[in-house]
Amino acid sequence: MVARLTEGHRRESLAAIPDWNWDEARDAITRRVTFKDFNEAFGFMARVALIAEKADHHPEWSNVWNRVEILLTTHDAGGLSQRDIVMAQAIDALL
Ligand code: H2B
Repeated sequence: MVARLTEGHRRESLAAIPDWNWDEARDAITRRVTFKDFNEAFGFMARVALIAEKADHHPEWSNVWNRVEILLTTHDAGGLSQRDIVMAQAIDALL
């Protein structure tokens, strides 16, 4: 069972992923990425999808043409967990 990050741990973890913002209402992290066009955006989503499936940890996300908005939170923990931080770093590595 994965544990929800404590406030101190969360603050520490967020410092390592500066492109992500904490959504207090959801206890989640979000990031918006803009690409050249839809083709680039969807190619990125396809890569993230494979990583998510491998990690068994899936984003809540939306796509409008060249823009992708991603929200990460751990449903099993009822909020932000280390899995979200690891997933955010894996996503950042694609960009
Ligand atoms: N993704 C996210 N974001 N949070 C979860 O708690 C989660 C998940 N749980 N993907 C996984 C799937 C769980 O439902 C399966 C059964 O392992």
